[in-house]
Amino acid sequence: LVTLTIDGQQVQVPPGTTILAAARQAGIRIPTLCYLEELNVIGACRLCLVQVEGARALVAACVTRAAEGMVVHTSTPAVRHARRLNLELIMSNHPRECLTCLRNTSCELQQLAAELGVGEIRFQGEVSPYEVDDSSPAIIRDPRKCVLCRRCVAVCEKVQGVSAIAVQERGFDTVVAPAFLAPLGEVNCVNCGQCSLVCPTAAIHERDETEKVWAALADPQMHVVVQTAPAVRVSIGEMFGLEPGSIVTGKLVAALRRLGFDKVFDTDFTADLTIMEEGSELIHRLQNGGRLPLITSCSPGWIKFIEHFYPSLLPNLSTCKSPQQMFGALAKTYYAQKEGIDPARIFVVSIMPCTAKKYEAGRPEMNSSGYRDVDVVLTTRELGRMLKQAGIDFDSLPEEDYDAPLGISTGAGVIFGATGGVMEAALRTAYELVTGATLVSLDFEEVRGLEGVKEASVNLAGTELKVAVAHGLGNARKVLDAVVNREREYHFIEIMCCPGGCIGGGGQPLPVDNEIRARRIAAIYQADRQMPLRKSHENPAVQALYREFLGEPLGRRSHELLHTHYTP
Ligand code: HC0
Repeated sequence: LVTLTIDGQQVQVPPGTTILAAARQAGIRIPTLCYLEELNVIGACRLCLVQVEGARALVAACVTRAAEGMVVHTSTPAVRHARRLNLELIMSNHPRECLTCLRNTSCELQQLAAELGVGEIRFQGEVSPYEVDDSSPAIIRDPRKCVLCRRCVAVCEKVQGVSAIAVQERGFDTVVAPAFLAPLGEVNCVNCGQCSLVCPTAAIHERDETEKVWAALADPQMHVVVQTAPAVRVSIGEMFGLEPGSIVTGKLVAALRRLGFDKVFDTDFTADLTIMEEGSELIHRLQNGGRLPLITSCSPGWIKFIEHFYPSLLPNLSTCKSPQQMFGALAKTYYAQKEGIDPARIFVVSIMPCTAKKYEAGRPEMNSSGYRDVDVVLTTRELGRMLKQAGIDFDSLPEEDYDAPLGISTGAGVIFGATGGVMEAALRTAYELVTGATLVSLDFEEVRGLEGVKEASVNLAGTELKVAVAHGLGNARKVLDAVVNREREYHFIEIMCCPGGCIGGGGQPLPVDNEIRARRIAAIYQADRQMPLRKSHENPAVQALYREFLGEPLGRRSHELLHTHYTP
């Protein structure tokens, strides 16, 4: 171990540890802006400057390793002066729009200004010549607010393996943008929004569509229904100061009713339905020599990724639309007929943890009801803002139940929100349908957790079903390359675009790190255990849907409404 002294405290750390990590271990806070653990360690912003005795100048704590006998001071007048000056320089060309900014009160630059005691901005720098890029259906780039920390670039490249954005130009013209300054909506960006989770300011953020929903809710002609994604029930509480991993399903339902939605439904219902369709598709492909491995198709960032980067594997994708889109198609057909409502008057809103769902809802094939199946997608963050605007005191709301029939679901639908959940839900159903036996334990632990790639093997009536699960597109690449290079053989693969699955989606409350992901995942499995039914094929509302409307899984109506094809 290396022993050093920080602000008079002796600290022992393994060799190679940075001063920043050593200080954190000792409970000493050093401010950072560009730093992102393991992903972006570049010492660029110079806000983590510290004084090391014997050194000629102040050093950046995030990139300087602790050394034996080192004596560090983190709060001398020289350190405080230098940090404040550097922050003032960063702010010198930053728009002074804090009061009206989307990130007002959640902006790291704003928080640092308060923490470092910046009382005035003495310098007026050259303002960015680049305009707002609103070409993407999901993500807005505002280069004026960019502090060039490069955290978004690091996540896009190192976690997602996409590299849709990079640092372009030089000097005062430096900008984070797609190559050749192309609009984001025209490049290989998959709309995952992981950049928006790490952006310290509002330089990259979700497209805010709350006004469209306010307008629909205020229109007496419209019958406005809402569906909530599995992951939102374990994260929206964070917008109101609750601990990550708080299960707030009932309060979420109550809050949506207070906003004025006519019916509050659940994407978990169509998650169960997806298992019926996708499970049947898997069994059909296994028994009829179909293309394997079958790969899940419910994560729209992943769909755009495979279209750009692995088009030869498109025939492996399940033809199932995502639960969000199945819901929209059924709301404007089955539900409309059942309730005697003109589908032209039905307005479908989704609450999703995901920015890519905005893009998915606008894809041209997503109108099989004869209308746009899902009218507006709001992220968890947008819903949080709407609830605040409506003055709803979230934490004091009572717990209410979803409406029937599109709000009835099982624990298998809930676990879709965590990496491995779709696979586990499919295994619960496929096992019982194929073997005719009742599962002794419903918990397929091998496919749970934050390991990047998980593998398991399940005996299905004598056949060893080999499965893999990947979350985060960098991990997806590893699995796909192994399949393409014939290094691995699988029958079924689950891929979710975002690290941790949807609970770590790009539209979730800030901040997100692995500890927060783990707490949300634990809550998802707890919610599953609390459900009276935990297998999709036992969902009585799904059974009724087949009886009354669809006929059978993979039947004619299912194909029309619930399935699609992806072609290179
Ligand atoms: Fe997901 Fe979904 S589980 S993609 O992560 O399959 O966004 O939460 O809603 O559609 O159900 C997101 C979450 C969904 C869909 C479901 C799937």
